[in-house]
Amino acid sequence: MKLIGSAASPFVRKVRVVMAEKRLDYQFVQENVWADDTTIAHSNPLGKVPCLIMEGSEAMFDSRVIVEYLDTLSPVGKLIPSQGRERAEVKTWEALADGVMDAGILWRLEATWPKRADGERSQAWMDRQRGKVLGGISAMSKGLGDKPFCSGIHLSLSDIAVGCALGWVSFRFPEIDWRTEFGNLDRLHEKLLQRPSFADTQPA
Ligand code: GSF
Repeated sequence: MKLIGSAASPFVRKVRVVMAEKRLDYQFVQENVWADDTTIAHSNPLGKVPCLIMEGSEAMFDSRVIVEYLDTLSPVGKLIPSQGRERAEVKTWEALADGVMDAGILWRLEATWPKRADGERSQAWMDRQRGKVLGGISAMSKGLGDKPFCSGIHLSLSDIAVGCALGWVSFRFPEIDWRTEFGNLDRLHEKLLQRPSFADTQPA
């Protein structure tokens, strides 16, 4: 399998962490989807990464679809419960983490995308997305409480998605000091960083 992505993308990191936790082999193909000469649309018509190229060269996207598929490939370390409330709970945690990343990306693009002129940037829009990032992190802290993991008693996709979102927020918005405000998220994040899957995929 080939994974097309970038080292900065939190969605790509989610897939890379899952690959590592599942002990799956893949080739990481780095692609800058913001470059004018990007060829990502040959694989993903939406022009986004992560995109997984399977044996037989079929393409799969987006990160939620990819991680769900990867979890079926090996019985090692099941990350998504197979049914019922437990499954819905994990998927909801993932939606929360992805939502924080989506809002953070929209905020950042509004502020920095070079093809938008300064007069075209909307502060109200940035504030709206910032509110989702901060509200999402606060909800993560509330949901985690004093439990060792976000859902269940083992590592799951919930923790992976939350860890990727938090790591990316620190990478792109170092001024958001979630570590001091939410000690429980800091503890979870530090625990995740002990795992090679997280340590080897820090955003760069
Ligand atoms: C989001 C992927 C995404 O926004 C998923 O895979 O889960 N729902 C999708 N990828 C960004 C890179 S990043 O900032 O993580 C991307 O490829 N953006 C390019 C664009 O044109 O929006």
